[in-house]
Amino acid sequence: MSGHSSQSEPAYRILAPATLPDWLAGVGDMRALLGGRPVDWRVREVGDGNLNLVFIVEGPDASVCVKQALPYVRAAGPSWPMSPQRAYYENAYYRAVAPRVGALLPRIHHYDGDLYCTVMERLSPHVILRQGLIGRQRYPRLGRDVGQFVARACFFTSDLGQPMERKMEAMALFAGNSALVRISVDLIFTDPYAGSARNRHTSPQLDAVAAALRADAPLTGGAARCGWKFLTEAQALLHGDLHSGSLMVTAEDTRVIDPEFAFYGPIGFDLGAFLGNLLLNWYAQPGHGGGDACVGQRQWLLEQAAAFWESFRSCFLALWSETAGGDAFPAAAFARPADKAALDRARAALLDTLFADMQAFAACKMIRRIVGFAHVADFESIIDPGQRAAGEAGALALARWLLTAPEACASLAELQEAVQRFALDENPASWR
Ligand code: SR1
Ligand code: MG
Repeated sequence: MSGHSSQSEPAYRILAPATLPDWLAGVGDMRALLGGRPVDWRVREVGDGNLNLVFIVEGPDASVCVKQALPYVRAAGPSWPMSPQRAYYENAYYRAVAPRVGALLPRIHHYDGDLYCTVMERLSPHVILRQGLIGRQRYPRLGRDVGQFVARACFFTSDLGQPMERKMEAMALFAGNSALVRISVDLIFTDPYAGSARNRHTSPQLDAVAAALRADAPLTGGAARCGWKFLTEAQALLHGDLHSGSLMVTAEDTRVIDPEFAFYGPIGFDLGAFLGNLLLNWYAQPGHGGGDACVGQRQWLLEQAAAFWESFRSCFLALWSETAGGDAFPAAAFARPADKAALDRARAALLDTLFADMQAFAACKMIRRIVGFAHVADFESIIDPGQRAAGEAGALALARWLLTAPEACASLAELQEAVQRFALDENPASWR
């Protein structure tokens, strides 16, 4: 399946605020929706992610968001080429899971396969979750909504929620997104441990910690086992990059965006991405000011982590007992009353595995954001490098423990306790 019109991609061009209105005016009902004349539309490029252009287009009557995939990694420039075809897979993901997760996604108005460009609902007054968390905002629905999102998106695209023929068809389609899977393989599971010219860390404060991390064979083994799972366990269609920059929120609403890394993989990878990013923010909190506000926000973050896991667990189990749409654990094989206990045990065991996977992938995600190529604003916006490094060292210490202590935490309460245990002060002597 191809996401573009021809091999040479003659129609592709990079859009700019000056050229976008003319193009957009020819798209579907955009003129009617935005109102006024294209020349009067206000266009701003607002993208702050690593890969794409993002424009907000405001007309007199309405506004939309336009996202265009660049043919290179935006954060690196044209020296790191990358197929813009990721926009095709992003749209395929939206189409695949929208019927299952409803209002947790933005509304998609149009996809242009020549320009690799998506016109979608402008989410307002939503903010990127990462920015909200850095600003110590609280979102009461957050953990519950994201847990439900992962449960519903993953259940219905897995062998529990659909016949194997449909799953194989979808796997074949998303197997084409290998350029994006390559990024994850390299940046998450390889570079932090192998060393790479792309890596960076807070230096000199974290020099010794980063060197110790690369020399840590058990840690490298733990991360490599996660990489193996990532590549081989095609459990469900994943968002593939579910960090706090891929969520837009208000106190009343949660939306999941940016599924361009979509592929068939282990459910724990999406779970771990969200959990790991909550924990990164937890460790960054003192760098944004101490005192009661810091303590309270940290407490709230841990509560959201628990709400997230509990929401995922209960939603996934409820779907599994209500829906018999797939070929895994076939209802016909568990038809006798005596089989019910066996099925319940199998369900509990699978959820235990997902819980362990979530923690291990969260650890990988935390490590790559501190010593790899792509860092997070939670830490990057801490001006004082000593304070930043203290938070980063704590996050690395927790992550190392999660990847090297077998069955480190059996419950969310144990994880909450461990997160606090690994909080470090600003004395580098305590970081090893
Ligand atoms: C080269 S892209 C770097 C990172 O940005 C995206 O958000 C993904 O997390 C990717 O790994
Ligand atoms: Mg993204």
